[in-house]
Amino acid sequence: MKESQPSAIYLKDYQVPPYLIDKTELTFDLDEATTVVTSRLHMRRNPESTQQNAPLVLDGGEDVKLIGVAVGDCALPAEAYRVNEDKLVIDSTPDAFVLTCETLIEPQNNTSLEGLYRSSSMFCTQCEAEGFRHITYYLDRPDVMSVFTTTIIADETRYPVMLSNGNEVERGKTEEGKTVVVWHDPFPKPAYLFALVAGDLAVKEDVFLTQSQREVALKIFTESHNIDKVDYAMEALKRSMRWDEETYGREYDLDIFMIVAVDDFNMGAMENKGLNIFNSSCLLASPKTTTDDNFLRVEAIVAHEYFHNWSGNRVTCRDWFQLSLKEGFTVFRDQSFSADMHSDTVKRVEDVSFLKTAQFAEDAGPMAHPVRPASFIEISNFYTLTVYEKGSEIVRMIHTLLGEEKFRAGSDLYFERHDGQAVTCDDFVAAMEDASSIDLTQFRDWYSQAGTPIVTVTDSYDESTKTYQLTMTQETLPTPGQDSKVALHIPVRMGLLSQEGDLLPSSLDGTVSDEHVLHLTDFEQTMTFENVSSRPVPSLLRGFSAPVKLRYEYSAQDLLLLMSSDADGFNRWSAAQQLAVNELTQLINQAIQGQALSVDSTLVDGFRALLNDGSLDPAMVALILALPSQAYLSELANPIYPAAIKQARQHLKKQLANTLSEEFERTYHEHNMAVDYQATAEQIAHRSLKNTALSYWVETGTEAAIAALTKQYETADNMTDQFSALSIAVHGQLSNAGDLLASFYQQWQNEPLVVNKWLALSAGQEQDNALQHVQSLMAHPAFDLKNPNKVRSVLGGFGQNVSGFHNADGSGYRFLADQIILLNKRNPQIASRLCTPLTRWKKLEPTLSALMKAELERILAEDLSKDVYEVITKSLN
Ligand code: B3K
Ligand code: ZN
Repeated sequence: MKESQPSAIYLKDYQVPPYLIDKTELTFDLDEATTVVTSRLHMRRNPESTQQNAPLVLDGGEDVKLIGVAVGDCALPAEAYRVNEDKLVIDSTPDAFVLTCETLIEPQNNTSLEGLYRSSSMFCTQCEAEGFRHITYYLDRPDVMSVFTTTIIADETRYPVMLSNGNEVERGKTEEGKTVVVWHDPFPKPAYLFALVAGDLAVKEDVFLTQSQREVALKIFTESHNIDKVDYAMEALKRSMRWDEETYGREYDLDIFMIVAVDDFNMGAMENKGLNIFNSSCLLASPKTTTDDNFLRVEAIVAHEYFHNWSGNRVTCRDWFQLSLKEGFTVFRDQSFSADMHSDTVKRVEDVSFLKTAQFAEDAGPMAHPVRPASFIEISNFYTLTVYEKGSEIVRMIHTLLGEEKFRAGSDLYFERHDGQAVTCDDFVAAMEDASSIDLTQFRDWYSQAGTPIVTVTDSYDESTKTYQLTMTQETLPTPGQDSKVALHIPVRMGLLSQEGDLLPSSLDGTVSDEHVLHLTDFEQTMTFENVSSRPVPSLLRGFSAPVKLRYEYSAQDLLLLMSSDADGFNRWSAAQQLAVNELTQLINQAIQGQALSVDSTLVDGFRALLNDGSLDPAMVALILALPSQAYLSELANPIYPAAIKQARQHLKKQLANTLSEEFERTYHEHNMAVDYQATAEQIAHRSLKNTALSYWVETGTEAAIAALTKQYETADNMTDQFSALSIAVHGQLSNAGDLLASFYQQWQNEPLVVNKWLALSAGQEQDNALQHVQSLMAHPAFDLKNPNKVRSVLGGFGQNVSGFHNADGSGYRFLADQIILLNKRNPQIASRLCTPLTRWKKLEPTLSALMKAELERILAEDLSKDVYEVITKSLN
């Protein structure tokens, strides 16, 4: 452990910056050995600051070497400034001046992938949140917005493409024959949106005509061998641009929009102004190498980064505590876009499943934090499911409370009022409030209160008066640093069904309707519905109108009724999911107690009806048939017995397969269509149901099923069908799984993104020697510790491997801890993300829990990065 440990910073301590930077002029002399960065910052004291005598303190990094600094034309003597750890401090400055700094950096040795670094043979950057300070000294905070001009000097033979934000304004040569390119971005921006790329890249070009008839040049750059895989992203970009004009009235502002794909990237993509940089796994797509899920992911991420141009870039965050201002809103926007491009209900089910599995777990664990955190040690740790996904749910609730029209008026006002500013979550809510005249005072607490509310509902029906009463309570359990909780404003969208499954209109506060939005604002509240003609079954929280855990004692019959008849597609899925959870919970308890597992007939009957109803959307049928995941069941369990959950799921799947084998076989054939591959909602739906049916059918072990799987694997002309067949063989532990895995690698060894899928599947393969197997994967030529995608594939896949990761002797936990220690210094962000499975130790059954805790303690004894230190200490508290 270090002598002094990292400390937290607090939202309550926010102060405006003492200095501003009106213009930023950067020159990069790029070279394989050292890169020289010269900055000319046009600075002045901030008239709004109360610290008019404050010294100038610029952020830097230990990896930035200062060569010289000048104020105006005068080089500063050594005694006029000092470098304290990672800050450059100048005690006295004029009120307005140009500060020149010359610094040296070594991008080729930058393994953290933050700041300027090398990926393959190119130079690229990642500056959000605090990467810019690893390039040069700066006021690296989002409320310092500046107009950037960037000069790039490099050898044109190796770096024919040299890009930065904005428009290319000049091109020339130095005396030594190097090429000089100058970019100018007219829109003031914080340093986190700065980007630079230089490399030997191929380009795909297109044009978009905006609603005001301006032509925007669209360019996607990749290494030349990948340029045939960008057509889908280009089309997705044009759809996103059109959608943002039509839905939010937002037009693109520059004359050029560029995207560059890089292989080594810590996350999915980055919205740098006019120059998005993407992890190649989130941009490249072709039917032969990309699955349906990955196609949809590419579309969603292209849209997300594009939408940031307004929600994030034109209007940005005042400080990093406000991160959800841009992320929550932009996730909401990309979710709505994908819903509009495909199916609303399918998209909602997928998003909610993810939220309930992963965000709810985060919100119940040691890293739980509000959507607007009150403090952090390392901001990189707060790019979380809470900030993104729960943040999006908050915006969705505002949409529900205001309705479509007022929400649009609110977003118009927000963009108009704050264009060019760095603002807060409160500013966003205030714009929504001002445009709609709807009071959101209590609603604001969603931003500051952590934890998932539990909403418990009970009801009663009075036959004689035809009244129906719902009593709702809310409770949010304590989270770290927040012992007592307030009552939140929770919108509950709901309707009533008759016992026959018909819509049952009712009157609430004088409004007669099939559907109502209830406002739960107290800890306990009773709502009375009048004119309810018969005893109803309530359909509660339609469309998942609030991110809460809903508790209502539905009978199995109620759930079957909702599953077959509810007007709300989301709740039909939700009822089926609840039925499966109830069934699995029983089986898990039987497994824990060592009893024989016995399956009830309700779910089987429900699934049979579903498989026999040809009128349903195949995508929804597939979603309903997918049993709740190991991860979701773990989130619900306390304590977690991983092996019992696995056993229960396998048992239920086999029982369903054997009982409904004919239905699954027929469904497989019905949806196995010979069509030319397209990533359309319709085709995706058929493939998804076909492959789900296959995953059940092979559980019967019949020759016909295995033959169908093998044939599909061998003859598939698209990655979805080929990879589905392979995954089913691996997860179904078929005897040919090993051979198929080997042949798959043989076929795809030259396609890194496909190899990553193979790595993840191989690492997740349940087998006796799972750990040795994963160790051998890390020694495989296809593995590379420097590449985050490969690390995520292998270690992420291993985390899903119950027999390997949760091995009773603790060896799986020890192995993961070793990898975290290895990556801690090299790439702190990735190391910190890998800690997530270990943060769940308190919820595990006692023996495993103790083994996991011991590994956290072993990690803590190391000299840790801020990133890992924060997660480990909070987990052990
Ligand atoms: N804004 C980036 C995420 C940056 C993460 C920095 N550690 C991508 C996005 O959310 O669009
Ligand atoms: Zn984002």
